[in-house]
Amino acid sequence: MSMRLCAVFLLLLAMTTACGTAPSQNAPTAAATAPAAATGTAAPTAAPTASPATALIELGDHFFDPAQLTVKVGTTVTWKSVGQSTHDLAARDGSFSLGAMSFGQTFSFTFNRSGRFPYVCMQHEGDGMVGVVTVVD
Ligand SMILES: [Cu+2]
Repeated sequence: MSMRLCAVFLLLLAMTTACGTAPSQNAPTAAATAPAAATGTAAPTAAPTASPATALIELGDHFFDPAQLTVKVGTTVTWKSVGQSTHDLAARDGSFSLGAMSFGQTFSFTFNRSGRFPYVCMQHEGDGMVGVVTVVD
């Protein structure tokens, strides 16, 4: 009795494994992901950078980041103090200057003419805390 059941079981097992290999050809699933990626090209992320002309320079401890920045005429540059020490700002040509800034403080200046505007942190100029904003038309 049990021998016969076993034989039936083995037969069923053989049939299911034989059949099981055929439907497992699921290759078309890989193709389904391709059309989704194509929609990403329509994102208009490049447009906002042209009109609102702003830029940020961080004042770290004894350095400006970025130390060299090129912007277009009319750009408002904001300096933000992010270091532990206080820092100040002084343009070499006197176009802007500011006393000590502590952590989190900001200062903004709009560059309305082209040129090269070197500036320093007067407290740390000797440590190389210098920067330059180049303004182009
Ligand atoms: Cu400084």
